[in-house]
Amino acid sequence: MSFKTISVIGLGYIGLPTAAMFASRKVNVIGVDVNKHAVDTINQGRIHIVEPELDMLVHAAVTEGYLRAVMIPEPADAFLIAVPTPFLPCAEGEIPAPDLTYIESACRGIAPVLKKGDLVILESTSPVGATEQVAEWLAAARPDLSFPQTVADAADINVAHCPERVLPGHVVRELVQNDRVIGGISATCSNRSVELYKIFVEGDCIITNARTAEMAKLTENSSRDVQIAFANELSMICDKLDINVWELISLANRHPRVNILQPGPGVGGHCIAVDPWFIVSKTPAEARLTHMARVVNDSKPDWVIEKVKIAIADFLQANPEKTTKDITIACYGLAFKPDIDDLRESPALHIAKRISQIHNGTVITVEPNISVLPEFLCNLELVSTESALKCADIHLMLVDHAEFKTLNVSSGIIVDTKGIW
Ligand code: SAJ
Repeated sequence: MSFKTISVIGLGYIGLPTAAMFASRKVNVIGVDVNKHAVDTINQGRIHIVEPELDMLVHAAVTEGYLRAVMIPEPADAFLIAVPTPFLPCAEGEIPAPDLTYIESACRGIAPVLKKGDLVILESTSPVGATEQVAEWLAAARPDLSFPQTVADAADINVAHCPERVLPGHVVRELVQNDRVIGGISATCSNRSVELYKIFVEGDCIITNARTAEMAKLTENSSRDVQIAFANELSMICDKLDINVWELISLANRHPRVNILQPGPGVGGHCIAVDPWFIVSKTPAEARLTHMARVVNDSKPDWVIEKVKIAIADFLQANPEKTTKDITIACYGLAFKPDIDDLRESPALHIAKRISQIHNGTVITVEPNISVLPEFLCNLELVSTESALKCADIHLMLVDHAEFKTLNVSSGIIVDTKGIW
């Protein structure tokens, strides 16, 4: 095997499972992260993130000696960069632009230990042109080595983009089974990358160029964002026209070539609500539909909050002896999507927080996938489903967790953003 040691830079939601997967195939893996807590936790055979089955995989890899974590990169035969690509700060209403600082600093970290024959793969979701930029950064740091942008197949170092496409909650299975898009800067870069991924990937590894691979990943998530935006737009139209949007969508989806997604309280997570901006910021004049989908989906939480305000007014009209202080609002679900415990970038969480700021009565939350609320939510109260059902005057359904689908809400006003009650 030509890859005796593989290094994964960035041990987060993608990097750690990827590192553990290579290690499970008995390849030596060196994970690198700037977060000391993450490094220490992994070296104890434990994990610092939540993902089904990952704990067992990491525990076995560390105990058997195939995976260890460090803070400073060490020599390896292949380097996979899986660091975050957030936005640069921007004013409200402006188009957010990607921040490549973490990728640049990963390049600075690995450049000193690169040797002839090494492969560098950018896995982070990136704007078009980022892989070429990685090759440029590495070439500038290591003028003694040759790179594919100048000598193509004859390069000392091969560079490719291979975006991750796994679904949070199903990462371990999807890492193995999903097809991979592989975009090398030269044919050799691509072929070497296929050889690397075939260590554990059972799906097809499909070769293209780096720019197309970058755009493929952005396109997948933008396509989902546009489709969800259509569903969310329909939900707002139907509300105005007094039509049940869930019934409407299920009827329309009976057409053999129609497959509308489901509306909700907005789009959360770290990918679908972010990646379309990488297209829009690069080609703002052309990416009109992609841009508008972001605007529609980002506007949905405010629309939900307006619906809650209307529910409060309706409650007061029906109970003229009461004031807003007497009203208890229960928010069901805080995660960014069903049946996970991930609260980051969650529209449900944003809505619950906003309601607690604007409502002077009681706001309670139910989230069966967590046992305590994180500290930054100290103004919210986490209660059991039973007590929310008993004491709330307004029931706000935000996430269609399995546990909620069978609930019987027999009293109070229901605001259902997921159409399950
Ligand atoms: N959502 C809806 N309606 C729907 C489907 C989803 O409102 O019909 C909402 C969810 O509630 C959630 C958000 O969209 O708030 C995103 O959830 P998701 O399940 O669509 O996607 P993610 O963010 O968990 O993972 C996506 C996946 N991309 C695609 O399905 C095209 C995954 O395969 C990617 O690897 C991941 O982004 C990523 O890392 O880019």
